[in-house]
Amino acid sequence: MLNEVTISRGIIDSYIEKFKEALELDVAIVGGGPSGLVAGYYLAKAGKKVAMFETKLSIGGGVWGGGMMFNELVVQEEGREVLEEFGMEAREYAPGYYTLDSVYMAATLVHKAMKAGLKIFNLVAMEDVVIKEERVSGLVINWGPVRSMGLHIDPLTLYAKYVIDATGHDANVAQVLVRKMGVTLDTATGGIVGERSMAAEKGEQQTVENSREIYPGLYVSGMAANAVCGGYRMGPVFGGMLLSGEKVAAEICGRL
Ligand code: 48F
Repeated sequence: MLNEVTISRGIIDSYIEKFKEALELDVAIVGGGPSGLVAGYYLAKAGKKVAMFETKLSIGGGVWGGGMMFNELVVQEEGREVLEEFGMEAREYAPGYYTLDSVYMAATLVHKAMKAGLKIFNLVAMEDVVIKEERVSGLVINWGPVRSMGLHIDPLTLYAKYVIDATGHDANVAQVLVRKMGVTLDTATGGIVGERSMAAEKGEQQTVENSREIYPGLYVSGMAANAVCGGYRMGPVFGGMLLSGEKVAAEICGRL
């Protein structure tokens, strides 16, 4: 006979155990899009203690919707090594252009990253950062729905040696840091430069170039990197997102 209370206890105990483990991390990734998932995969594979916090119910960010809800997306030649690392099969549509089903890509990124050891907390939002000696040293978190409903509930805090802002176009971690601390970032203006219009080739290169530490303890990846550093947007071509995650993971691994 199934015992309903055992089911409840199992869920509560397992979650609390997982959550307590995540209170002191090597790396906290904010945002569950492709760049964050790839970063999480490589960091976990390297044996780092890494967790991801995603405010929404589903992980995958902008991957699911493909291009304008056509659930296919493109990865160019440069991104193929990451597709291969994840074991993702793609169709060569034209020389150097590979198409994949976006649902397949989202599911595979999540599956492989978790299998490598990434812990994922969905429905959990970053609302602030922890600052210690002029360095980002952790996250202030709350339930995603608490934030979206505007409830007045105090958050909880965790420590991380490094934080990755993988929140996409909004660059929410960098935004909160600049808004609340008035700090100078390592960007052309010292602030958040802002994303530029569509230029796929440039945007893809810049996503990777701009994926770096912009303030002590804070890295940016993916579209957040271009939003913070003033790069172009690129739409539904994803090689740069994958390579961006790989790059920040390698840099952080080298410093841990
Ligand atoms: O935007 P997103 O998919 O991140 P990305 O890795 O990839 C960008 C592409 O999807 C696409 C593109 C490709 O050409 O331009 O847009 O840069 O995912 C970002 C995730 O961050 C979550 C948000 O819900 C989304 O799933 N997020 C945003 N703010 C917060 C957050 C927050 N404060 N706390 C937790 N998660």
